[in-house]
Amino acid sequence: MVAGPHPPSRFTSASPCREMEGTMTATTVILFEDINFGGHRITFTRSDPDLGNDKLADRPWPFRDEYWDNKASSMIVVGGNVTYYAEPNYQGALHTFGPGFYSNLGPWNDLVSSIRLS
Ligand SMILES: [Ca+2]
Ligand SMILES: [Ca+2]
Repeated sequence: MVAGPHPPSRFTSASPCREMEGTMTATTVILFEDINFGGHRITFTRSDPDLGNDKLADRPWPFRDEYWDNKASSMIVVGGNVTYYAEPNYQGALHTFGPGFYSNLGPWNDLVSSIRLS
């Protein structure tokens, strides 16, 4: 039985059906918490509508655990493009980055909340 609306991609990779979310790409994006590729990191191989669901680090009570929304400060893009959105669900200001090493995201420092890979 399929538990959720999106079955594991390994069962659907041969399907011609392509959804906006979860579309297979050859793009890999690595986000870093700090500039110059420092701090915690997280790797994406598909679009993510809400970085606020991706845990960055556990914190002891009474502090709230940290998540990846508004945290990325540097980035590596391999193979394709990534579009940043300032708000979840691909909303708000946006900017597309091509392949490369971005040691300092400048105006996008601590701002991105959803990403679309293409
Ligand atoms: Ca940061
Ligand atoms: Ca944001």
